[in-house]
Amino acid sequence: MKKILISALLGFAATFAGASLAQDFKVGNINIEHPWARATPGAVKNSAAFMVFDNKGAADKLLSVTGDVAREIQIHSMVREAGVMRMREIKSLDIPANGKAELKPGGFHIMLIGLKDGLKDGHKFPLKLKFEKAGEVTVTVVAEKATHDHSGHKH
Ligand SMILES: [Cu+2]
Repeated sequence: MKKILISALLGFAATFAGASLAQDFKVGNINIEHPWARATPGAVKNSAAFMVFDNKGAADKLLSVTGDVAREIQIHSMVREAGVMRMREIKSLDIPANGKAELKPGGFHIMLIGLKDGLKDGHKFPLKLKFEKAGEVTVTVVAEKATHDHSGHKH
């Protein structure tokens, strides 16, 4: 009984730590909020990363994303084709002037193709983002279980 209680407490502590690991980053006029990626069950080959770009300046574009975590990294949009949602690679992501561009499940995302060993919950890895105007920045992405409620995050 005591053992069960302790492991439950540890589980809660780990979840809490995981939720607070997410960091925000800044380059030029762009704040990069809560970069996270979907943790995978086991050694799954593909996943996706998400974050919000909050732009305090003129319109900008995300041109590329690079990193060692996967064999190939692409910027994807979701489009509806004949009633089915499909992913499409896009050349760049528009970030409006004094506005936000949001990468989230079911919408724009950074596709991680060919993961070496899946993504464990809590695993952190760097991604280098290149913006047309703001320049380059490396952000730390935290793998999180998709069951986390991301809509509840406040920034
Ligand atoms: Cu995709």
